[in-house]
Amino acid sequence: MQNKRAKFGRDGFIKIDSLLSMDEVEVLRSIYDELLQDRTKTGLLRSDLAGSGDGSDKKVERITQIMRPSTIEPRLQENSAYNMALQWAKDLLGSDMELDFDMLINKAPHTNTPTPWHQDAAYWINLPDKRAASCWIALDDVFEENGCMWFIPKKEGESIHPHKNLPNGGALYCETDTKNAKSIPLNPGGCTFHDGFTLHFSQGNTTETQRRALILNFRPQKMIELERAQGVDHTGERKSRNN
Ligand SMILES: O=C(O)CCC(=O)C(=O)O
Repeated sequence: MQNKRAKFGRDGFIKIDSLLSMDEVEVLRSIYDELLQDRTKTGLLRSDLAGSGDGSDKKVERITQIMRPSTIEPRLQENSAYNMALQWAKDLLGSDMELDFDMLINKAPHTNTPTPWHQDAAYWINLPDKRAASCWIALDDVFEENGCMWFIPKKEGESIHPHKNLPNGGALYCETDTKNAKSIPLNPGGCTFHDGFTLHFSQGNTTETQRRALILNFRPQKMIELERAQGVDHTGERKSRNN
């Protein structure tokens, strides 16, 4: 654990080979697929990180993002993923860490659309306590060709780069030197943790199967309260709030 904590503090990310058993992964997969198919239930919580397209064929989602899925599907929170990841977040960053929000990000087969380089803190309001940990849980085998995560080890005092939106309300992105970038393949049930300042990216999915990830984001309880007091509940518009 001490090694993981030190590496998380230094590089801004760590890999955990096995967070969940295959039984727990199977339960999550089945809830996940139900949500992906249910466009009514997921409604405004759902969008395409690649942008909403040119209006000609809005049904083809390339990178489906569903925010706060456990608010519409409480069975998710019964899965030990939430407790296991929370325990890791507390071990990495302190006992006051709590779940701020969860999200699903799916890359459909043959959509070949990268998630561009960005830092999560660019999406967030500027909070006095910057501690945060995102747990990215693989529900499929993930590797470069279907969109595993890539990270650039953090530089000391890394600040937030200027970010812009991809066209049509898509993901935030920034310019960065990628020579030190590392890909992190995972088995189903494996995960990574990264902090809000760590640059990350994933390639498009060029394979025949989907690439499903469940992402749990933790920060200090007091900062969650500050966010909520300002109306930030991670269901709203995707925009740069912290440059
Ligand atoms: O799943 C992806 O492709 C990107 C995930 C991501 O950017 C994140 O979890 O912060």
